[in-house]
Amino acid sequence: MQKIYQDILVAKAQDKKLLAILLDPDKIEMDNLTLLFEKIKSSPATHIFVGGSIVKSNKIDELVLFLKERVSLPILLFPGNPSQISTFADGILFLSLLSGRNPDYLIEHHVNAVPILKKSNLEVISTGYLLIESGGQTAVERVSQTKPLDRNKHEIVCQTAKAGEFLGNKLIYLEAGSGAQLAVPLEMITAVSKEISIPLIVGGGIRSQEAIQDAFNAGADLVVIGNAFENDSNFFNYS
Ligand code: 1GP
Repeated sequence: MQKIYQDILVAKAQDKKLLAILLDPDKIEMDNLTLLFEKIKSSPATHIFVGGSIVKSNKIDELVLFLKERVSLPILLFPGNPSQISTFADGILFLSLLSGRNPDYLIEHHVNAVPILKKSNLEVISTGYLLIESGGQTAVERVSQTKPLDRNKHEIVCQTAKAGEFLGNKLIYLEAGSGAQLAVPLEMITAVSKEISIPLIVGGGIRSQEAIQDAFNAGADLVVIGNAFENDSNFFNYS
């Protein structure tokens, strides 16, 4: 039973918007975790994503275990490769980088992850991951050695997202990249959300409450906030 995914579907059906805080274990100060968790608890977050392009797995376990004891939100892994899987999390976004043509990120890492996933109770949520050009090179682009999709070519982005849905992905994730100069264009979010029937995640370069709301209004079902919260844990206190 895919509980986390079912809840996302129910939220979408009820037009209830979801918000994930992305925590990169390498950027988190482990000494400050207690304060961080208090901030997460008082934020409007509905999910916690844990991961990053380059993360050491022992820090992921440590962070996830801390989170599990203190926060009741679902904890989803957002891994760059199989070494970043913590079996202590609740689920994993099983990301296939559909915007690129690097077989490692399309299928190879997934094959290698299976022995770990089979021994875990992680809810595996297949996710079509589309990197969108955002004004400069991002870590995803560098690490995956793939080119992002042109931010002005909505048609190919819509086609790629739909292909992801036809392939059986349960979510589509439009990613501008962590710390992106430019977030995913709102018109692109609208176009893709109209094209697909599965839930749409949008993240990368979203730095204000207004930008979150704009992404929701454009058609995002779940928005991801990374740097803005990591750099200022009072981010959600501003209105
Ligand atoms: C999640 O990588 C993003 O999709 C997070 O990006 O750190 O720019 O919020 P930011």
